[in-house]
Amino acid sequence: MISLPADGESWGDRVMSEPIKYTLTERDALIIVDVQNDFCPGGALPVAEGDAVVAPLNGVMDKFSLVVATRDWHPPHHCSFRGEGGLWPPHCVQGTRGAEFHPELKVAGIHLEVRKGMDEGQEAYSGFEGEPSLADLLQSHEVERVFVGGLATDYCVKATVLDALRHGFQAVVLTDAIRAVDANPGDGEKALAEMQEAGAALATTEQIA
Ligand code: VGL
Ligand code: ZN
Repeated sequence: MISLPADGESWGDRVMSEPIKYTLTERDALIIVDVQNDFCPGGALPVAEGDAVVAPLNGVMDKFSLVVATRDWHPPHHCSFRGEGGLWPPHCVQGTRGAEFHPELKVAGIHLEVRKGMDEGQEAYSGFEGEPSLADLLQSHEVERVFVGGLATDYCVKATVLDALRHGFQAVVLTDAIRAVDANPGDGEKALAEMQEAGAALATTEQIA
C-alpha cells in the first residue's frame, strides 16, 4: 500500500533530508592541496578565507588511512612569478615561511608529502605533476578513491581533481574545505562545474562517516 506523507511533511523533504554518507575503507585517501601560509590571509597570494579550509580538514584527517599533502614549492625565480613573466606575485618560495603549512593544520595527521612547481621553467598546478609521484604513491597503497580539499579551488584543486580522474581514481571534492582565488568572479563555481562534468562528486566533510 502506498502511504501518503504525514501532515506538514512533503515527499521532497523525506528524500532530500539525508545526504549520502561516505564510509571510508583502506582504498580511500585524503589529498590536502597547498594549505600554505602564502595562500591564506596575510600571505603573498592570499585566497579569501583560505584559512577556513583548515578546520574541516583537521576534522576528517584521522578518518583516512592515507593522508597526502601537496605543497607549492617554487625556486626564487619561478616562471609563474610576475617578475619572470608569469601571472602571480612571488609565492611559496622554497624554505620561506610562506611555503610552510598553515600553522593550525594538523601536520601530525599527514602521512606523505608531495611538492610541485620546483622546475623554474614550468608551472605545475596539479599534485600529479609533483615529486614524489602522487599517482605512484596512491597506486602503491591500492587507493581507488580520493577526497580532495585545500587551495585553490580554481587552480591547484581543480587540476589535481581532473588529473586524479584521468589516472582512473574516483574523486570527491570536499566543498566546505576548498576556497577559490576568483580572479574573475565565478571562477570557483565554474571550476566546481568542470570537475563535476569530468566525473567528480561533490560532498562536504560532514558526509564522511
Ligand atoms: C596555486 C596559483 C599559483 C594553487 C599555486 O595552489 O592553487 N595557485 N600557484
Ligand atoms: Zn604556485
